[in-house]
Amino acid sequence: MRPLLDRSGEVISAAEAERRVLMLENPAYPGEARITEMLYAGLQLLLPSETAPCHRHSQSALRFMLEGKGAHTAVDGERVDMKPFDLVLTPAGRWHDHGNEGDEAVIWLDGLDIPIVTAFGASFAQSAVDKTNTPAMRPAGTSRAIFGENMRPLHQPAIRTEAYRGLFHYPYERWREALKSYSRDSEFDPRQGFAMEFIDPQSGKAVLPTMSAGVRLLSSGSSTIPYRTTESQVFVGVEGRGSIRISEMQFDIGPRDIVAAPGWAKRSIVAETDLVLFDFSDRAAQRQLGLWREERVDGAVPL
Ligand code: 1HN
Repeated sequence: MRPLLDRSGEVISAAEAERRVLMLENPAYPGEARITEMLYAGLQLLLPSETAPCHRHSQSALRFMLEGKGAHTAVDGERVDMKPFDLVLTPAGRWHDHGNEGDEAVIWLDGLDIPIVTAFGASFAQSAVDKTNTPAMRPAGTSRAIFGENMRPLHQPAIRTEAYRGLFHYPYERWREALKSYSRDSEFDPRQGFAMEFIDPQSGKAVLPTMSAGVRLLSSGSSTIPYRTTESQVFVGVEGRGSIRISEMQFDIGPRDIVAAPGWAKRSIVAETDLVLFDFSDRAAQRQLGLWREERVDGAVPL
C-alpha cells in the first residue's frame, strides 16, 4: 500500500479530500468500501502542516497509528498526540479533527462501522460551520488523566449534551506493558494467544458500541489452533513476523501489514518471532444484537 499512499499525497491535498484516505476495499464487495461484511478500513495520510477539518458523524471511528510523529487528533476540542501504535477513538457524534504539526508524513489506519450504520439507514454527517479546527476546550491529556487510572466520576452527566468525557487515547507504551505483564502471568490461550481487549473504563465494555479492539502476543515459535467466530476482524502487525491463516489461505504479517478475516472463517496464527498484533472487529455490535457466536471446542455451532 505504501507506494499508493505516497502517490495519493501527490495527487490530492488533505483539504481537498476532507480526509485523504485510501480505502481498503474487499474485492468481494466492489464499490462498497467494505473491508469485511460490516467493517470499513482505510489508510489515512496527513502530510506536514496539513489539517483534516472538524466534522462529526453518526459512524464511530478508531485510529490505529502506523507511522510518523507530530500528528494529533482532537475530540470535542481535546487534543491527543498520536504516536505509532497508539489507539485513538472518535466515538459517534463527537466533533473531531486531525492535524500534523511535525515534519514527517503521518499514516494511520481508520476503522469505522460504516457498513453497519448504512445497513440501518442511520447515516448523518455535519461539518463544523467555519471549517476551522475546534478550539482547545480543555488541556491535552485531561481524559487520560481522569479515566486512565481505573476510576470514574460518580456524577455522570448526560453524555450527548456535553463535550466528550471518556477515555479516547490508549498509548502503545501503556498497552504494551499490560500485554507483557499479562503474558508473563497467564496461560497461553490456544485459540487466541495472550489476547487482551481495550475497554471503556466507564462501562467495562468494548471501546465503542459497534466495534471492539484488542491486542495479542504470541511468542516465537508458538501458534494458535484454527478457531472461528461470527465476528469479522481486521488484524494489523505491530511487532515481529508471522502468518495468519484464514480458511485455506495464508498471509504473512509483519509490522503495519493488514489482514482481514471475514465472519465465521477459521483463523489461526503462527509466530515466527515474538509477534504482536492489533485487531478491531464487529464483536461489540454483534454482542449488542445477540448475534455473536464462537465455535465450541467440540466443533458444534452454538444456537
Ligand atoms: C472520517 O471521518 C475519517 O475523521 C476518516 O479521519 C475516514 C471515512 C468515511 C467517513 C468518515 C476521519 C472516514 C471518515
